[in-house]
Amino acid sequence: MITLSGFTLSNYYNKVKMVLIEKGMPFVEERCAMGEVSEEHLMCSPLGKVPYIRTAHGSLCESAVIVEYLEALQPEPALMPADIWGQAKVRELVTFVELHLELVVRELYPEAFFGGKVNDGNKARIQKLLARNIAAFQRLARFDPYLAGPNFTIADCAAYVSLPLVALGTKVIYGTDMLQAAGIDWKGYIKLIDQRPSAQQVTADRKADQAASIAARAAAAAN
Ligand SMILES: N[C@@H](CCC(=O)N[C@@H](CS)C(=O)NCC(=O)O)C(=O)O
Repeated sequence: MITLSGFTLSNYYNKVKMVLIEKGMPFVEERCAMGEVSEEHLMCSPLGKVPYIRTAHGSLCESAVIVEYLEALQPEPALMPADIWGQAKVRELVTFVELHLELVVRELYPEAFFGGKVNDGNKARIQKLLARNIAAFQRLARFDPYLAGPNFTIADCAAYVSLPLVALGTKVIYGTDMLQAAGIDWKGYIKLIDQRPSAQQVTADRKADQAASIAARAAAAAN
């Protein structure tokens, strides 16, 4: 049985969880608190990041590596095309979503979502880079209706959990949802993916955890 470790606020955790659910693979979740990194956590994920999985063979970190492992372990239902070229095109899209969009906008999260501050120079640099990267992503993404074409793939699991963060992060910091402004109908796309039980479950679990942590903070403030 696979154990998935991390927290449901993490887009990368939710991507792996979505793949596990899509494949109908049995797994248990081991929630760790955000920001708390134990020695045991570092043994499994040396950068202290989530998610990681524990298996009968040992632990594995990095969500892209984990989902490829799951795909190889249980090829059906397939979340990758059968042909090598199609597989490479899916990986190309995942790289654009995660490396060129999410990882760039991530620098805005301290101010966009966590009450911190990002300096104006960084905001300007990130805005310029994102404009370029979103235009590049647009050339590759097919939305036909799925990211890589007619079939749901791992690229959709990556996009489902990360595109809303790109949209929301830029909306909060720049006052403009840069995906929408570029003409990407990400909301329509998310609505399509939301029809899948895997998407419904990761979203419901994330919202429940968010509500519980808001309630816990409010209770702590009241004491
Ligand atoms: N490349 C990693 C990124 C994972 C990642 O950045 N996870 C975040 C949560 S969404 C995290 O653990 N951040 C804590 C940290 O960076 O110390 C993956 O795909 O698994």
